[in-house]
Amino acid sequence: MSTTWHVLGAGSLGTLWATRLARAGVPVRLIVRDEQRLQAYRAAGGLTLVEHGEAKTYDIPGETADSSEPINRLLVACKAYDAVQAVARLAPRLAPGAELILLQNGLGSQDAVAAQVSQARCISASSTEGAFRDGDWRVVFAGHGYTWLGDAGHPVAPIWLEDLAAAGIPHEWSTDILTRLWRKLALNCAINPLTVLHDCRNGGLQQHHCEVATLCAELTELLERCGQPAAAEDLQQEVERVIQATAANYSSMYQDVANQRRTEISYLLGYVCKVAARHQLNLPHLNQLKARLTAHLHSLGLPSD
Ligand code: NAD
Ligand code: KPL
Repeated sequence: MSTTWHVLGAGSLGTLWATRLARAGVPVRLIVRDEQRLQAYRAAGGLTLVEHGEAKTYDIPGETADSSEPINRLLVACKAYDAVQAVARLAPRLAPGAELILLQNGLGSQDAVAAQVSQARCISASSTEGAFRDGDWRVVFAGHGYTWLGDAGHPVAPIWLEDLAAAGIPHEWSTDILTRLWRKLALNCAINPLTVLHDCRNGGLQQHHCEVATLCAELTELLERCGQPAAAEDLQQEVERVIQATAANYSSMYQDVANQRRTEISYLLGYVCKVAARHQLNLPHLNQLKARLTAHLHSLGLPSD
């Protein structure tokens, strides 16, 4: 019998992973916030994945953090700002040698989670897959992509990558996961806040070429100072390529703001500005961008942490 995947968070990515694993016959259990959510989940009859316009429901067993079964493998699929608290509630259930897969975007939450579960192995992921919720317990698979997984402290790939292959989750083990996380962070910092402030799709930033270039120059300086030269390589070119390739899309931060949802700013621009300050690096445009974004979020009644 293969090891059970506990999936923490029944949101977009958690559902996308849980349903594909269940479809492949891999044992999965879903952890929801509380007893009330558990009752609602059971009443819904499972998680629904909508793919190519077709909806299929998977009756994955649900539980709350208070359940007693030990956890050997935990997919942490909540937002970066919820990860530490959510994992803390599960820490007493982690079996010796447990593994956590952290799907959070940006940087900062991975280290914070790892610091509180020192007995477990934490594997970070960087994903270009796209999904969104179109109802409670229902997720639409919006963009096929790829997920890179890696453990900066331990380069050996885990055996359970077989489960991902069986589930048809495109993935690759990465021995330079930090480079990938930093690169994605830089891309997100150069694109996402500007799409919010200019109220535009990614392609709209083609009209703000100079502003994007200035941010890329500061991000490149920071990456090099942080010992991430590979993540800094041709950053501006890559940002321009992504802006063009995703011209018709709204960035994830734009969508959060448009839907009055809390953003992950602290783990994106906030993290970058904090690290720059730690290195005593003066990055005026990134700091100004953060101040503008913070003011904008406050004006909409949204938190800026
Ligand atoms: P989401 O908001 O859709 O889902 C998060 C879920 O976690 C919610 O259902 C929430 O209720 C649940 N949750 C939070 N705290 C919990 C707790 N203590 N116990 C149980 N459940 C809890 O978020 P998402 O879009 O799936 O994003 C998750 C992470 O993946 C983010 O960091 C995001 O940036 C990243 N990501 C998302 C996508 C995407 O397409 N959605 C793509 C790449 C990366
Ligand atoms: O990842 C993205 C996002 O919207 O969060 C892209 C498309 C790369 C824009 O930064």
